[in-house]
Amino acid sequence: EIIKPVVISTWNHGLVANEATWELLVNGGNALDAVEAGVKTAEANPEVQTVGLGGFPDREGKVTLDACIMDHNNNCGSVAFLQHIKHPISVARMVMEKTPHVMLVGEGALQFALEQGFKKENLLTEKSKKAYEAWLENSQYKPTINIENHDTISLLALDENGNLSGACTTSGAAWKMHGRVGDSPIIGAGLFLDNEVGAAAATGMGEAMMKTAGSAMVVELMRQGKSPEEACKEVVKRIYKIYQNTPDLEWLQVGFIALNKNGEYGSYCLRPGFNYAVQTKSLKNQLIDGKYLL
Ligand code: SD4
Repeated sequence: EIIKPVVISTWNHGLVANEATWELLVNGGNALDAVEAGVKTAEANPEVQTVGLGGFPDREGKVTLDACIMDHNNNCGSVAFLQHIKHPISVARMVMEKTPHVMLVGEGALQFALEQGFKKENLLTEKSKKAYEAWLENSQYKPTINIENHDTISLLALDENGNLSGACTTSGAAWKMHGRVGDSPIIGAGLFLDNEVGAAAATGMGEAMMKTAGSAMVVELMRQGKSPEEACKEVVKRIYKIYQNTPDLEWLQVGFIALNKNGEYGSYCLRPGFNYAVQTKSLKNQLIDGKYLL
């Protein structure tokens, strides 16, 4: 029997995001609208310092955002290295719906957003500016594992019609190089879905997901019959294999969430500390600790 609707998303801020998504899903909304509405809650929240408004800046003090969205017909839209716009996920959706392209970046993405009526805003809050100034004193770039236990928001939903959609949005790795783009706006790395099989999305050090086409691999492994958790675990193992003899391993954390066509869900990550939020009709919105390899 198919469990639907279902929503699953990354980290503590997933709880609030799930609420917004769920509200639409149980009122007959489609998965695409629901995933967008869900992740917008994290983008708009200045207390979430890893997504949208209030996100940690890069090493030049600029907040640069990455996001992508995908629907059940393999339509997708993405923006990367976008500045000054609070809701990159909505710009990504417009790239999907109003252009012949999948991805816009930097100045071009900003120009497109402004043409579509988005407002230019300062996204660097006092709180994130202070954190940046503190970082500048040492200026050592080391990705911190499980920053304050909230991070990129990736969210997947299965609607009443049995259609999947996914969304992923982030300010990326704190203190990254100016111009650095991670996995989150890359279809196949930070997010992927195939409506005949399932959906997957990631959080953690984006370079690892890019090296493995992580989310796309999770979907393909589900196609081969693995459960969502087994599929996530397999890709986490591949990532571990790549990094096991490198100095980067010390700072590496990655996590995947996955949801298949039957409404079964699962997750796997490299290290403890990752959690995700899930809601179904029989499971009230709640946080679950990710299973981990190390
Ligand atoms: C990135 N995956 O830009 C994102 C950010 C993240 O833990 O999830 N960091 O690499």
